[in-house]
Amino acid sequence: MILLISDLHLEQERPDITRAFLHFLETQARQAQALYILGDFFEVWIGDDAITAFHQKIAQALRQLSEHGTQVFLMHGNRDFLIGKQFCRLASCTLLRDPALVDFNGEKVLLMHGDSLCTQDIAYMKMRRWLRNPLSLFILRNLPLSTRQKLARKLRNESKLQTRMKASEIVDVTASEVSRIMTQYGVQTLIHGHTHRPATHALQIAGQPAQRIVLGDWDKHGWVLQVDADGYHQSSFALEAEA
Ligand code: LP5
Repeated sequence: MILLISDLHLEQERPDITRAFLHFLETQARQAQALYILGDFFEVWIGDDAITAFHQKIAQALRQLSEHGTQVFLMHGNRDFLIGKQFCRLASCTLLRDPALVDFNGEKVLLMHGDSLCTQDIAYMKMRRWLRNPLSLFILRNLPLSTRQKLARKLRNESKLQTRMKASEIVDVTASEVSRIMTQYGVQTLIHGHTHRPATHALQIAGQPAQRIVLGDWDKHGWVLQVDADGYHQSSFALEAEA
């Protein structure tokens, strides 16, 4: 059995999500052969040199899971694309490329964070191209920590303002891009997060039935997709409120 989650946006300020996640690691995740985390695992990640006790606690919990026998795979999201080798070593997890082609029960499946599918969001796509090119990444990683903290805060605030003003279809995936990438990789199943719109969409790709499974974000509920011999099943559970 394989489990997939995304968009937990873990941060010290949300102990309810952290608690639910740690409980998930100690229970359901232990039954899985692999756990895939498809991006935006952390609310924001400004570099492996900014690892705090909070991050170490999360890394340690992931390490314990893999020592227990569940392989852990992690993909970057738009909030935590600066996660690097140091965190992955601490957490004993494997960093996946976006997109990643995997084999689930003999089916070729494409995994993505999902932000790159939102091609109608022109302002975001421009920013993404800039932030993710190797030269920018080199510059960002070498900026002083305090500068990165300030820039990340600015970027978050600007993003919050701008996303509120964007039309709902702009911040969703573009159908033609989904179709293009599924055709390119020859898959009938695409799994991604990012949009916070959990659902399974039935599609036709190259004349064949296909599906796009969108993982939910962890906020008031947690969302887990289970893949087993019976297929794909996403379930949610309510997060316990603060005591
Ligand atoms: O995150 P989410 O899902 O709410 O919104 C995304 C897009 N926004 C982002 C930005 C993130 O929220 C914040 C990223 C923090 C990264 C930290 C690491 C970098 C550290 C080093 C600092 C440089 O990804 C949002 C999409 C939305 O998804 C839906 O797809 O719409 O995109 C935007 O809102 C982008 C705006 O449209 C354009 C912003 C221009 C910003 C310009 C000035 C900021 C000054 C900072 C200079 C670097």
